[in-house]
Amino acid sequence: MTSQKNSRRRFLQRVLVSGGALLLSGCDQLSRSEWFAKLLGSAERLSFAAQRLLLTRKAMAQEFTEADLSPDFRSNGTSNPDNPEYQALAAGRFADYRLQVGGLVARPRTYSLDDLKALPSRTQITRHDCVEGWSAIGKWKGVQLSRVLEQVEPHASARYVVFHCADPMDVSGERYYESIDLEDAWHAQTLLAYELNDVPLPIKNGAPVRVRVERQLGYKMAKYIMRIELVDRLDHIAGGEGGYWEDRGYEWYAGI
Ligand SMILES: Nc1nc2c(c(=O)[nH]1)N[C@H]1C(S)=C(S)[C@@H](COP(=O)(O)O)O[C@H]1N2
Ligand SMILES: [Mo]
Repeated sequence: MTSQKNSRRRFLQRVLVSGGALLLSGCDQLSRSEWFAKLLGSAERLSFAAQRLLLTRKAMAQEFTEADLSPDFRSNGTSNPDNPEYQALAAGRFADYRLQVGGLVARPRTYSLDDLKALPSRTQITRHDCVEGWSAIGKWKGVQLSRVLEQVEPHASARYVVFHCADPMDVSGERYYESIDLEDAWHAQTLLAYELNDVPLPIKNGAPVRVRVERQLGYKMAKYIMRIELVDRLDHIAGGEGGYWEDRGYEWYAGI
């Protein structure tokens, strides 16, 4: 997290410095005081623009049409969690699945699959990009994470949403997990998806519920979500970097 904040700050500094240099080259005709006022004013605008660019990421990811759908949406990473509790849920077609939502919220609660399906849904056709070098276009249906957040009411101190998954990833039994910030969590295209290409989300793609956080790389799209936790910091969870792959060196902010 710290390194991410530092690199953001460094980026802002670079924008400011290059903006200042640009102004300097064009200001021979200006008096000193005019020059200074101009630099200050522009630097402020630049910094605002850079912050807007970096900190409010409202833009929508591209959406596609049915004609663009990949014939098959492949599976990557875990394709069937080797976890007895998960296997029992799957055997019962997830009738006993209960998604827990808690942490820094006013109204912690659990959702059955039917509870999630009873909420308004969104359908979107988007492209998934995996760092391993493949992409696929799929049609996702689910409930916007924002709908769930509205119901659980995050505390003002909450800064991240953490997804805890069912799949043990190594011999230690460590689970897959991921996290996003609240900006991405409230985004209109961020879904708790329960359908892929008009059928219930297959096990290989994360049944019963996986997150779609479009504009981010594949590893952020946690599958087999069992619990959602609102937190104010990430350094006390597992390896402390905000995700299973982040703990192993991947970038936390995987925006594309
Ligand atoms: N729980 C869990 N979520 C996961 C993974 C995983 O192994 N376990 N793999 C990630 C990676 S690297 C990618 S590219 C996508 C793959 O999604 P897919 O299996 O639907 O293709 O899920 C991500 N989410
Ligand atoms: Mo991936």
